[in-house]
Amino acid sequence: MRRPRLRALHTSDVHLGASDASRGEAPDPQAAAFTRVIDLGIEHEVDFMLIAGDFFDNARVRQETLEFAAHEIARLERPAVIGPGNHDHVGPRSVYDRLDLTSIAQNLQILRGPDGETVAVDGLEVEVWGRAHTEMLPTFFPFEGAPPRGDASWQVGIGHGHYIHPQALLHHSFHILEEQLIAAARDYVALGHWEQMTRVSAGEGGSAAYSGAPEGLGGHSGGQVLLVDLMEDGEVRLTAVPLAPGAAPIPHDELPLLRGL
Ligand SMILES: [Mn+2]
Repeated sequence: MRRPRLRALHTSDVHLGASDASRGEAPDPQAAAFTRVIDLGIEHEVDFMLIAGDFFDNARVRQETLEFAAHEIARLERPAVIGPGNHDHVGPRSVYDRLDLTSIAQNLQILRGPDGETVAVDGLEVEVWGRAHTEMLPTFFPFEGAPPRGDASWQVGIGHGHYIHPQALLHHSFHILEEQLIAAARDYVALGHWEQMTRVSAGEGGSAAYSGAPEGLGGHSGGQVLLVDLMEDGEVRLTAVPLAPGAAPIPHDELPLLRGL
């Protein structure tokens, strides 16, 4: 089956507004990084964008940060999908209740369904499924019981949590099991929660990766975005593009790959 060739931009853990309460009038490093993310999306002519959670750092970010976020997404002029994470959860006291971002960014869809939700990406042969975080529930499994693939050519998952790997015992929350990624059977799964960029194993024919943070909070600076090339033959190829101007992109085969237990 031939499929339309498409390119996505995958980012996560932008943590917009992380320093809103403390930086006074100083420049906002997370905002600057997100501007660069959007610039890269335009430069690389992506067809759509995936934001895999922790887009905002908390629900008390400045109003101007909310408006900035919406205007930046609108600037991409391509469809964008947010799958909320633990820092930008949906439900009571959600940051997304403070401003309807989609009133400014009409290209934006937010996966707000706590039981999971599939959206069709406007004008493209793509459906994106994801389950939003509601609160800090350590028992939450983002990919538990993912629904079967839909009808569109490209089936993408978006999720925010810890992929289970040999260090998993350090992290008792939001587990994403390799077996669940395999069962989800998406062409690509856009992951967030980790500041480090890495591919993770999603079984034969599956592809999943953390984009890493554009501007890390935990000392991981020098972030990047992932370009996700969906090829006509069904292959999915990733390229990591550093935010630093002039830095060389990292091709698919040189990206780190983490396998599950
Ligand atoms: Mn997170």
